Amino acid sequence: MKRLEIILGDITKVETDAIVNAANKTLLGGGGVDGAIHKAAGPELLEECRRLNGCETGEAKLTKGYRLPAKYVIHTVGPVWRGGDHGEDGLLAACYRNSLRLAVEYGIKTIAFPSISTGAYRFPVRRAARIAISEILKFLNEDKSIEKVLMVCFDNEAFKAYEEALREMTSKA
Ligand code: AR6
Repeated sequence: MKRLEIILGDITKVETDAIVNAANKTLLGGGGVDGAIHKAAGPELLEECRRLNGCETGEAKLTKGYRLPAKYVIHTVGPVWRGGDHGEDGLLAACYRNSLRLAVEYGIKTIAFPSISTGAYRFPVRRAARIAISEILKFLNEDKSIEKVLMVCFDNEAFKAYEEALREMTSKA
């Protein structure tokens, strides 16, 4: 069984132990995938988020999933794209790494990621895909407790970018 899989779909419907939210520093909700997750989880999610005192870019915090099929939501804050020379690549990699670390800490076996930073935060999707796939593969290589990572793409462009990145990196190995 492949431990990393790319799918096209809506992350709020995915039945993994945890789903990751592409949040902002306030953790108080927003548009895009953040809005969809809060809407599907219900108001208790926002209540718990209010108690977290925000989150720094590249860091991750965990809440329950409430009305979502997933038991947990891992909230991470991706970098806003500012041209690529403001540490964006490293911060995006940190989002994936810190989310996966938190998952391991909570005994999470299956986890789903959205394409962090590539919507409202305007990170170029092909560049983001290479960073995401490389960081996830590196993590899975070192940690054997996570059984499955899903990359949930919301549109075809993202799907193709992540598939291509995965193909590039696994054919090199
Ligand atoms: N399932 C999976 N992916 C989705 C879904 C969904 N239901 N809805 C959107 N996407 P964005 P960012 C994709 O803008 O760039 C929020 O307002 C979307 O097509 O959600 O990290 C936060 O509060 C895109 O590919 O997140 C922050 O202020 C990807 O998710 C800010 O946006 C990420 O797009 C974060 O911006």
